[in-house]
Amino acid sequence: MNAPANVKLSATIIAAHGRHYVAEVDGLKLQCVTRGKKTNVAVGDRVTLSKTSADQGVIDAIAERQTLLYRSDQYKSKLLAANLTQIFIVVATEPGFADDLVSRSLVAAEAAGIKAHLILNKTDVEASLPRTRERLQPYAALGYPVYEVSAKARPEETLAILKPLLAGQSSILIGQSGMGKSSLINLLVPDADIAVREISAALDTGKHTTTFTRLYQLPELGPDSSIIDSPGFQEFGLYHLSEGMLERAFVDFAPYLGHCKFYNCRHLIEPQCSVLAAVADGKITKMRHTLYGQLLHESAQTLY
Ligand SMILES: Nc1nc2c(ncn2[C@@H]2O[C@H](COP(=O)(O)OP(=O)(O)O)[C@@H](O)[C@H]2O)c(=O)[nH]1
Ligand SMILES: [Mg+2]
Ligand SMILES: [Zn+2]
Repeated sequence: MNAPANVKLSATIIAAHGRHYVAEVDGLKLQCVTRGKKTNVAVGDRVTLSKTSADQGVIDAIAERQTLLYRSDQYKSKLLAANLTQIFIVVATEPGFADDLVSRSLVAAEAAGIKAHLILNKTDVEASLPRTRERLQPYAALGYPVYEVSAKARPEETLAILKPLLAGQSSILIGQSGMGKSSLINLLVPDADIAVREISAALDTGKHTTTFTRLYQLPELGPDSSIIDSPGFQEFGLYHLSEGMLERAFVDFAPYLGHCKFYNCRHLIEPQCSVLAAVADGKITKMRHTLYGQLLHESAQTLY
């Protein structure tokens, strides 16, 4: 159990805050740092570490990642989570959600090769339910499943919907703050509060308990079941995606790619562009095409 110092252990990174990490091995939480100035560790990473004391370690190596979700601005990229098998974008009836963020999250998921779902929480707020459903219709039409839940008003029903989806999967809840991500986590992980206190003590973040991403194992749902709670974000930069990656990350473009007059068509103003024709026909929404143009513009702006 209590491995002596300098023993190498395989662990999972369950929380990250700046250059401080918490790794978990068989329920034991270790406060970790990287060697040198490296900050390329993500929650969900499987690492080899050297134990330096009873509750501390140094990360030696990161195992090869199955997937990596990240966002980026002009200057740098920010790793969100590693080894995810699926992403849940959480939206709510109130406060309203931003289509831009939902679409960007979907593009990030596609680019990372991770399947994406939407969760509509707070369906108990009936006044805004019809309008919210209408706003989600375009995403359902793209093939993204939308699950309706109410963490607060119908917790049992919510669990019955979510548990089968989470079994055997490495999942993350992402979305704007106030959508109910942490409320959903609290349903799934009854002692999440204790875990958060333990983790923030290990990270030494004091009161900033909501600003870090953290992973919870879901042993009740079988081995290899885990879920990550992430802080809400206002922006989801995708400056790191190349033009080729972008066109492929828009699932609605798929039927049209390869059918433009020019093989290197950027689908913006080119003549006989199959994508633009689909936009004109209403087969691709203007909103999605506008976002695509915006992301192409961003991808040309990176300074790293
Ligand atoms: N009416 C209603 N409120 C909810 C529901 N789920 C969460 N909330 C409330 O929404 C607020 C934000 O929830 P929280 O889980 O912190 O959202 P997060 O920022 O996405 O983690 C809190 O005041 C919750 O009590 C729900 O199903 N119905
Ligand atoms: Mg939260
Ligand atoms: Zn084109």
